[in-house]
Amino acid sequence: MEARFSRVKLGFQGGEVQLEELGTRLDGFEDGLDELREEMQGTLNEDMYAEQQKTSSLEAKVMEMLASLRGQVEEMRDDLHKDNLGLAACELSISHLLHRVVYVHVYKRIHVSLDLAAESLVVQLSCIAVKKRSVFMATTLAVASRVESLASSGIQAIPKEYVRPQEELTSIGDVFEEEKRTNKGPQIPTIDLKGIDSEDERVRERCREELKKAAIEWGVMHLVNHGISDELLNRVKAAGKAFFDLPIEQKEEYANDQASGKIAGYGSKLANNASGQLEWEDYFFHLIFPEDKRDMSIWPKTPSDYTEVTSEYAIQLRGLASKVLSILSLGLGLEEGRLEEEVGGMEELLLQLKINYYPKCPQPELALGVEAHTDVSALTFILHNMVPGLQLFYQGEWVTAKCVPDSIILHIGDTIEILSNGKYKSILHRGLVNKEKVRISWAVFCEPPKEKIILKPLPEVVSESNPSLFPPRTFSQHIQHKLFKKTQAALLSK
Ligand SMILES: O=C(O)CCC(=O)C(=O)O
Ligand SMILES: [Fe+2]
Repeated sequence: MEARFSRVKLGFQGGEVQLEELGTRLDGFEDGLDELREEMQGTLNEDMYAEQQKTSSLEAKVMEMLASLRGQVEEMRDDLHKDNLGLAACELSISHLLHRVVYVHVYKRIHVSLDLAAESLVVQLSCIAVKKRSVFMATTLAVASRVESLASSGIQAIPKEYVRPQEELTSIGDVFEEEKRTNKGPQIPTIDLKGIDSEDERVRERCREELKKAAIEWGVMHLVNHGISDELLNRVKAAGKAFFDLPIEQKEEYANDQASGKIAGYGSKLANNASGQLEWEDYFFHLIFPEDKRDMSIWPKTPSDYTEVTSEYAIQLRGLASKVLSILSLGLGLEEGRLEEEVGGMEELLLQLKINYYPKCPQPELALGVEAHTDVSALTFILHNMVPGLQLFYQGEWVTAKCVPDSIILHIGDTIEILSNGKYKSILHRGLVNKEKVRISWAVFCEPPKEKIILKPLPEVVSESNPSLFPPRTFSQHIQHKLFKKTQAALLSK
């Protein structure tokens, strides 16, 4: 069969629903979308009650369409697999200008997901009916709204998209209490890097051993005496905070557009699975190193020193990343520069900054700022504004990270876990929110290039008694694989 999966975008623009198709199409699918479009256009001017009725019939129609799709796709599965097609997502999106008002008016959300046994393919279609002055309807996977505006609207109860599933709620407590409780249980190690450039080899060796041990046992640590001045860290934090202190309208000028693949800029999480689950945060995301790969047009112009301090931080952090990678290489019995080279070196390793902005939350016991995940990066460096929130899943329990002044938190990400064949751990972590204080964190993800490098355990760390635990995948395939597993889990738990 000639058909290919393509990204299909259905947008709401200028009061008219438009269908835009990129790439070639899957047989029969377009008819379905045409019908859907007609339905939606018909719905645009209906009153709310009629719309609700229509929404149900639309849901049935989408279900039907997907059922027929499933048959077709199953036939094509082997082909798709051969061609190594990644995640194919059918996205129906709404223009980002509407994002910030959408969730407030959501009264019906329909999610339909088609999932297949083939690892390489996930099709999701989700519909959201929204009401905004005159009623309209949009079908979307990509509805985002600013959590900040939700938080400042004075609501006492958070929308259900932010409420975690029942099983997870039992583990979410008051973060300030949790931070105190941490005095008793296990604590994230603090690694003092003062000795790393010592003239005395024994001092250097001890320092390396400590970091290595923390990377093996925890995969996360507080770094102190890391060589980046407190003054610079404070300026980075002040600049990020000043950006988030701007009115939302001004930040919106930097809004990303995830539906069209433009992920850099100001954004909020989009539902990426059938449950429609959202996180209590807004963020600013952009590449900060290497310099020639930056897109300066999206960097905040306010405050005026944002570019200068963030660039300087990027350079210094890149140096620290090399240092850590060399310690981890030696810890595996490899040449000092080996991991650095494996993840792309100075030219290809990408540093992506994500400033996480977690507004105060009226029901913090029901929400998460960032849901439980492991970072896909090689390494992640995190700064925060001294408000607790980060939790690590260690030996079956959530451990709350203490706020260590002037430290940088270092995470080992999946990439290093894979290269080391699981010797260094990529730890599961999440972020709690609270009622009293805005929390901000600055995460810099050091990532290998998406397609150029095949990640798999290094031959030196694999043996008959220690066989490879990870199949070869590019970074991008690794991300898709995780997304697929997540989607499947969400579907299974329904
Ligand atoms: O806010 C934090 O401390 C953690 C954020 C995080 O885990 C992430 O952005 O990947
Ligand atoms: Fe993370």
